[in-house]
Amino acid sequence: MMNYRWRGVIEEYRKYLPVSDKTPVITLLEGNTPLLEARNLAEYISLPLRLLLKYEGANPTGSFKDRGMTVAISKAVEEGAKAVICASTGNTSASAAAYGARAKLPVIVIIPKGAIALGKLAQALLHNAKVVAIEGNFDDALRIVVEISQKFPVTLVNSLNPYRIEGQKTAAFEISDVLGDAPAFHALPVGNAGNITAYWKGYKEYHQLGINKRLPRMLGFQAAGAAPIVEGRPIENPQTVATAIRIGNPASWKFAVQARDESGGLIDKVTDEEIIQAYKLLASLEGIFCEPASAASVAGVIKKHKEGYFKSFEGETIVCTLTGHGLKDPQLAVETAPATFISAPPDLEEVVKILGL
Ligand code: AN7
Repeated sequence: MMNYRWRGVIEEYRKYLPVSDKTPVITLLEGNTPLLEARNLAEYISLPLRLLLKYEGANPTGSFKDRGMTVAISKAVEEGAKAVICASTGNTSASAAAYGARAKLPVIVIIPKGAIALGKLAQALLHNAKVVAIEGNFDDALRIVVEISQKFPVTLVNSLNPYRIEGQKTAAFEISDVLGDAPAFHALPVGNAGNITAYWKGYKEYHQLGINKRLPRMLGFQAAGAAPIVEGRPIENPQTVATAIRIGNPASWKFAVQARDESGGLIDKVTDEEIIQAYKLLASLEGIFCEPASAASVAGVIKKHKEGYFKSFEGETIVCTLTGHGLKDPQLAVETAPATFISAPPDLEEVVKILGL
């Protein structure tokens, strides 16, 4: 009988992380998320590559942010922090609130009012964070928390905090450990650009250590209405249905460009329509419920495939990160779902008749 138990990303990848025996490990046993083959979807879009999905919605708070947060919060406790603060489009705040609760650290989150999905707001509130909703966007919120962390004794846990990137790179390790090497391509959504930075760092480290033989091409996808890296300028009023990546001036901009250029990859944009289409395809063809921002990775692969980008890579492997769980934004799911429900009286005959059986 197998009695191996996953111990969370810090214990599993301790030797690659900036922790010591003195670091109190604050964990919710994040990581070890599914790497699923998406055969139906690959067939549906006639993609001649092996398409794999790294389903980060399976993390404890429902997003990839937990990988970075376990390290950031553990280090904050080690360094004697009195409180932590972040700006967020939702997932960072949910994760910070949960890990902060576990560490008995007060958590302050600043969010753009009316622009974060309901599930994420519910998490921050239930974990008892101090939530301030500003009448502005994420970029305004980030500017404010950076200043607060410089002027007051509160530790910033946005991805400007290098411990966040360190923790998040473990996703690249997990994928490599399962595949035995890096995939040929790695696609993911880009918002504040911390995750593409982290994956690239992880892949480079495994390559330098000789654990992986190759490096992947990094493919980042922004929402068309919030695509500062693609446009080459900050977007003052970013707009997209994928609220998680509604970011006009990413903190890790230059690292994202570096990941793109060093890997020989690309950063492109996908429209809200393309995002929603991918979101629905994942749900209906693969049984995977991710949030809209996550589907930007798959939408991007579909777009690049149509353009012939993968032509000479038949049989190669491409991994798409699905960054967050679909339950974060149930309202959008109900609004866009192909199915509706049918009302019926509590009567067998009537139900059978409606079902057309
Ligand atoms: C589901 O929570 O920025 O490029 O404040 O929640 O590393 O920012 C969330 C980002 C992709 C983009 N997918 O990742 C926040 C926040 C989901 C996300 C991204 C986010 P980054």
